[in-house]
Amino acid sequence: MPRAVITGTGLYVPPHVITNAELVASFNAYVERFNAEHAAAIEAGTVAALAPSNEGFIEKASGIQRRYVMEKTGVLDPARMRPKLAERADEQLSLMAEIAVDAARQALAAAGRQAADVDAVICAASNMQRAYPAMAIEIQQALGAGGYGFDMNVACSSATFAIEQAVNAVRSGASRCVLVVNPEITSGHLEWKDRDCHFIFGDVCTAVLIEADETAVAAERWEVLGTRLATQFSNNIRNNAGFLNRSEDSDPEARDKTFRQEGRKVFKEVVPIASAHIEAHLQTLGVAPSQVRRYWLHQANLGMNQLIVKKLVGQEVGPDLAPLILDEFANTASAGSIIAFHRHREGVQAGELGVICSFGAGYSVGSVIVRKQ
Ligand code: CO8
Repeated sequence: MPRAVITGTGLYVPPHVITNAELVASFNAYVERFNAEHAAAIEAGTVAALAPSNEGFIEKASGIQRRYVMEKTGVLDPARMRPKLAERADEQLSLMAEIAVDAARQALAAAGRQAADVDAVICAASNMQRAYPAMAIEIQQALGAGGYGFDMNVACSSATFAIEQAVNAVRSGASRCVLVVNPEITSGHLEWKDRDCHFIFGDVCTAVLIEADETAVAAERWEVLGTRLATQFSNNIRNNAGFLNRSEDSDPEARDKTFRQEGRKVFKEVVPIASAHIEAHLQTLGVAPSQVRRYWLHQANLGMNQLIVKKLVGQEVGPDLAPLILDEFANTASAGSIIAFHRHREGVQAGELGVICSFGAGYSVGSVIVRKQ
């Protein structure tokens, strides 16, 4: 069976930064405005007054300090509270494809590959900007890649689930060089008017190239020793926006048409799921969690990652074992663990093991065990 190796990664970073201070200032201006507009109803008890957000809370509860976004004036406008993006003509490259192409070119360059060497493109993200044609096919054409492309969505676990599809395609001999891209424009489906979640997400795009070891040309290679995926249905993270909304005559602006979650429940339920999943996966290879040199974990919450690794290795750990990128990027849905892998591979020696692991809505959890060659 051909061995599958990761030969290159890429990272597109959006042009705009929103700090917690900026975010809280605009949110609180929105709250003041809302409460003033609804003063009579609030007084009568028919509308609940909104409570202000708080920088100290955000950093303490999540570890997030700032986030990148594709567009910030719309997000920070208290009268709008969502990005202001220009609609593009069908003939123009769409926004998700544009950022995916940028990340993909970096991954190809890192792997010493041309786009024409790619024989499959998987676009894996927590939302697609349209129903069809598939984003992946537009990306394939824009790059000049061959083969086929398809889209898939497993929310925050989309990247690891896609890596398993890529690894299986390489191992079966069906493909030699598979490109996985994760364009996450979370700012478009985040509810910026909800203080429980307005600080959580950021935009970004990652790319990973998976190839057959025997035909790869990259000097730096990470052999994929195994992948493991699991899902368990939960309504605790949900977004009801979908193609049946117009037939249901439902309100497109209703709260259930953007991201919502029971954050506290997610935290409590997903930590044990993720740590048990990683431990069981490592066990199939006869590896103890303490033998892993680095954990590149999903980036939703600093405390969550610290607890997961503590459960695995039995002690508090620092960023050398489980690097953090969410302070700078916030939660970037499926891209988080890949950003960590892209940015923090230094110090891992040939022969040492690492685990890329994502978890989130579904619930879903995916792990990829790699060995540096
Ligand atoms: N400022 C001040 N106070 C606040 C704020 C705020 N911004 N927000 C909440 N509070 C208040 C609450 O109202 C509450 O007050 P009270 O005690 O009076 O009721 C108090 O602070 C505590 O609130 P929480 O219990 O909610 O606070 P937590 O400590 O649990 O922290 C977190 C909240 C940070 C959300 C935390 O629970 C968390 O990170 N949980 C894990 C979430 C997670 O991992 N989710 C994964 C989702 S990502 C995913 O699967 C991909 C989805 C697809 C992408 C979508 C893109 C849009």
